[in-house]
Parts: sequence; C-alpha cells; structure tokens
Amino acid sequence: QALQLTLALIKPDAVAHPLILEAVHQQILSNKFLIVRMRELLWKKEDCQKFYREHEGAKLESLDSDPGRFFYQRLVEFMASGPIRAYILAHKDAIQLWRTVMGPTRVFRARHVAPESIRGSFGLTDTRNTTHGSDSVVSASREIAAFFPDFSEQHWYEKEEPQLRC
Ligand code: YYY
Ligand code: MG
Repeated sequence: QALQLTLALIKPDAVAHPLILEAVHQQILSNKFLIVRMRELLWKKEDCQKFYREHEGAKLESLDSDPGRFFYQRLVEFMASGPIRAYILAHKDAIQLWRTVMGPTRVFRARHVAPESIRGSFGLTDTRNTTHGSDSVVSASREIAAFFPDFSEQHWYEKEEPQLRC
C-alpha cells in the first residue's frame, strides 16, 4: 500500500513554547509518521490569508456572508504572529491519522472528547489550537505546495516512496 502525504503545521502558540514544541514533535515520531520535509518560517500575512482563503474555499468577496468571517481575521493575525514549523508527513493513513492525533478543532470539545490529543492537551483557544492538518488528499497537495514549493510529489512517489514502504 502506497504511503499518503499530509501537511502538518505547528502553530505559533506551540513553537513559542519549547516543551510543547518538543511534545508535539514526539507525537509525530511515536505515531510512526515519516518526516519527509521540515522547515521553520515566519508567515507573511498575505500568504496566510491566501492559504486559509483557498483552504476554506471562501472567495474574498463572499467573506461578508461567510459565517467563518468572525474568526478569519483573528486566525490570520495569529498565524502570522510568530514562527511556525511545517512538516510533510508520510504514513499509510497520514491525513486521517494526523487529524486524530491532533484532536477536534474546538478546544473545549478537544478537552472533553480527546483529552490526550494534541489539541486536548495543549490547545489554548479555538484559534490558538497548536497544530494544523490537511483534511483531504486534494488539500494536502495544495498545502504541501504552498509551504514546500520545491517539493515534487510526483518525483517523491516515483523515486523515494517505493524505498520507504514496508
Ligand atoms: O481543520 P481544522 O484546523 O481542525 O479546523 P477548520 O474548521 O478547518 O478551521 C481552521 C482554523 O480556523 C482552526 O484550526 C482554527 C481557526 N478557527 C477559529 O479560530 N475559530 C473557530 N471557531 C473555528 C476555527
Ligand atoms: Mg481545516
């Protein structure tokens, strides 16, 4: 079975805290993800707006009527507020597994239904919720390209992935 790729981000709230950063990294390792690429960067606000606009499928003009608008601005401000760490992770079930390891989006819910998850353990608010993970194969490809413009998925699947499979 071929390995699947996902984009994982450690958000500014967690990168700023050495013990939390280390704990999240350990979760990646203990769940047997392969770290394909990793980088730390400070995100420009415009890139952040573009990333979440595409990600939410919301056109800028439609944001006024979008119920997501109430948090869009604070999300963008937060994601550009400090360094983040981006990973390309591989696993046979990378997308779903990483979302499970992260836990639910909303911190109150995460604390209650998945207290051992990353967000259940470290999430501060619905916005400062420690990590991001792609939600589908299509968004994973787009999100990987946004953070790792030099990474060729096709090349990885042809040359590297066959040697990593077990
Ligand atoms: O994919 P996931 O991160 O779990 O949630 P999304 O519904 O895609 O929302 C993306 C991002 O938006 C979330 O991680 C934090 C922020 N957000 C927020 O600030 N307030 C909310 N009520 C919901 C989401
Ligand atoms: Mg999402």
